[in-house]
Amino acid sequence: VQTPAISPMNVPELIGRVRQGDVRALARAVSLVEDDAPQARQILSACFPYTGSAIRIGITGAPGAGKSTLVDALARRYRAQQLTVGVVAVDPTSPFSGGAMLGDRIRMRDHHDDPGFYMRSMATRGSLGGLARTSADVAVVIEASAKQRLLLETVGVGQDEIDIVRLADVTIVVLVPGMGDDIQTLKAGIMEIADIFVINKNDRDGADRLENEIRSMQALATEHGTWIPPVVRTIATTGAGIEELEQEVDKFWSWLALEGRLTARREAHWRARVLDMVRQELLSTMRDRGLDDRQLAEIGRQVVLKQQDPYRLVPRLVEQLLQGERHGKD
Ligand SMILES: Nc1nc2c(ncn2[C@@H]2O[C@H](COP(=O)(O)OP(=O)(O)OP(=O)(O)O)[C@@H](O)[C@H]2O)c(=O)[nH]1
Ligand SMILES: [Mg+2]
Repeated sequence: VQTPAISPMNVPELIGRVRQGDVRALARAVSLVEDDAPQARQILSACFPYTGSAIRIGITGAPGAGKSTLVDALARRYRAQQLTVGVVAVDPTSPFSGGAMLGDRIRMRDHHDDPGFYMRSMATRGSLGGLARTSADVAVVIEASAKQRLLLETVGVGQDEIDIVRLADVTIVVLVPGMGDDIQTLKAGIMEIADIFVINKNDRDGADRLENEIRSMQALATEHGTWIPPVVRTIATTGAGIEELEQEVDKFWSWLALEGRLTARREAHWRARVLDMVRQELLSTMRDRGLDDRQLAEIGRQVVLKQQDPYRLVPRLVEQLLQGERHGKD
């Protein structure tokens, strides 16, 4: 049965269908946002009022740690309780991503006829806005389709990934036994944002040692106040430990609900997002006015030749932009 074509410009109708759980409409809306289509902003604005009640769970960790398998296992548990689930998986350009993409496709087939489940995989692309912004926007659209749990998967390497995880209310950091060196690499950015640690692949040797490492590291951490991130051991492929993980998520959620912690966390998130959106808006307006790559290259050349002083040039460019804006818009 074919759903009638949706006019790309008819955003209210599209969002109406998204809200009713029309999977095709949701896929369409997500694509328009992902592709930064002209109606993307209108779509996001229409979806925004319907966000805020889902629990956003970020899952991050080393490549191949079993994040996608965990996401799938958690999603199944939630679905078994009739909770609707959305997934945003950000696949890095890592050697693992090919396999992960294939895995995602198999999992999507499993959930195929389930209107209470929707998953979108996104690949790292050199888009101007950056992956963090795009995945944040995609999450808004998916959440607006009446999803109660939103799972965000990303590899825990690099600033972009940390920014993605900042969207989450609950952040799960996935580690695997025998990755002693990796823990050092991950430590810098990712370790301190963990609300819950998962030691996945607990069917392997070395879980005790890894847990000790986490515990000794935690002895220094105070940032989370009274919450000490628990360590949950799982075997994602068999589902072992997933129930406990789900319980820890609920416990953290209860803790977050107290003393305005959730609000504070979400406010911090929006503070960063709004700043990013302002930056983006200014940049794209400048680009619309002709500050393209060619002109930037020319400016670079002139600066090197000392024909331009960047410290004078940039304020002037911004000034011109703001004046143009005032004249242009009225
Ligand atoms: N032995 C064992 N294998 C696991 C476990 N969990 C996941 N795997 C396997 O590990 C491999 C990677 O799993 P994924 O879920 O794709 O890992 P990922 O972290 O999503 O990988 P990327 O997204 O590429 O970073 C797959 O072959 C899984 O079947 C586990 O608990 N034990
Ligand atoms: Mg994955």
